[in-house]
Amino acid sequence: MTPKETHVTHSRILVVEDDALVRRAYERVLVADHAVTSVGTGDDALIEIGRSRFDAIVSDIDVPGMSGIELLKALRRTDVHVPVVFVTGCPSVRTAQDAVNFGAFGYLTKPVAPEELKQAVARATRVRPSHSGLRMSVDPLATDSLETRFERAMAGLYMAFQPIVSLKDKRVMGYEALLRTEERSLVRPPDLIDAAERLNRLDLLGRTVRRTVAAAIPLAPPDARIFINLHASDLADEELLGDNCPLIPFADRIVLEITERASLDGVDDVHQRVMRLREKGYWLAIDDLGAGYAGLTSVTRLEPEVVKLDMSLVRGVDKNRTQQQFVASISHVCRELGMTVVTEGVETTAERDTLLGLGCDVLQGYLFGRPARAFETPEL
Ligand code: G
Ligand code: MN
Repeated sequence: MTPKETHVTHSRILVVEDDALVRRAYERVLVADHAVTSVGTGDDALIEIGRSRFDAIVSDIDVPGMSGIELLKALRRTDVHVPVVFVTGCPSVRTAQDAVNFGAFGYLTKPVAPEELKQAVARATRVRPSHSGLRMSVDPLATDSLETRFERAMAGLYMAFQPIVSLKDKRVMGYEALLRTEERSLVRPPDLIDAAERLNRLDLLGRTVRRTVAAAIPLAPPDARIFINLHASDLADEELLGDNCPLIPFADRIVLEITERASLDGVDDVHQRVMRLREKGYWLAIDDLGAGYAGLTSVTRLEPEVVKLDMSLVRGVDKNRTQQQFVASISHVCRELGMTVVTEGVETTAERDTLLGLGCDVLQGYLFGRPARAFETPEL
């Protein structure tokens, strides 16, 4: 570690706001003093919170899917203790009361002056007992055993589908199926997967996902491919490789996403298993390429039909030359190898246009559609 890094004490702020312009405005205000991550839905907020530790959250009260208040409730049900500052366009006594009851740290009304936002966030990050790992758990539901909560999570499991668009062809080329559950204490996929792992039920989770996706495929536009995330344990599960897998009837339109995060090293003969899947007609995708793992190894090892460039390479690509060069060269190599390149996490028209200029025309992200229970068709 360089000495410089040890001095950097930027707080990590999560912004939850569905309006991209407002989100960008907050980012601009906060980015000078903080490391900012931003999302457009409550569900994605919970996912980010599962991935990293934040010092404060700035959340809109009316976000689609899950309101800011519900987000706060869900947080309080888990053991995450983080100050939440609410911003609302339509203040009411009721929401203010709810916010206070569930321990919101602050409450601002739109439009928020930059200085006001800065100060509210500065105050919030000061109260955060930094790195102390202070945990709180106030909801009795969270004290149910992991097994009970996992069972509820499986009963309330559903898939959300996010469109992947081909701008060249002006059509939706596919949908990524994303794991969701109504069990609030395990609403973040990493938590649900972690619970399955601890309870030795990863096979059950993977099989349930495949069955749920298979049941939904007849509702999808017939020419759309369906992308499904695999866990390393799924690759080891004979059910996936066999002819009784519920995905088999649709194998030639299924793309199985594998991420380096899922460390394939623990699985025997990955290569041979992948070949067996190919023989059944499935396509393979490397997920999250460029997210900081040695992703290129898996590209050469598995020779996937599709690579998905991680959103960390996409976010703000219009403003960063280095990012542009990375995206240009990685996607060039992959296309030369005959692979389809999907760029993930496209949120703004500026990012879209820059990516198009770099030859990337298969895109996924909030700009085109959020994960939804239905197969939604964005206007292109
Ligand atoms: O690891 P993987 O690439 O499978 O993760 C996809 C996740 O990214 C999903 O949880 C999805 O909701 C989220 N996501 C999809 N599009 C966007 C986007 O444009 N911006 C952000 N911040 N998250 C997104
Ligand atoms: Mn994925």
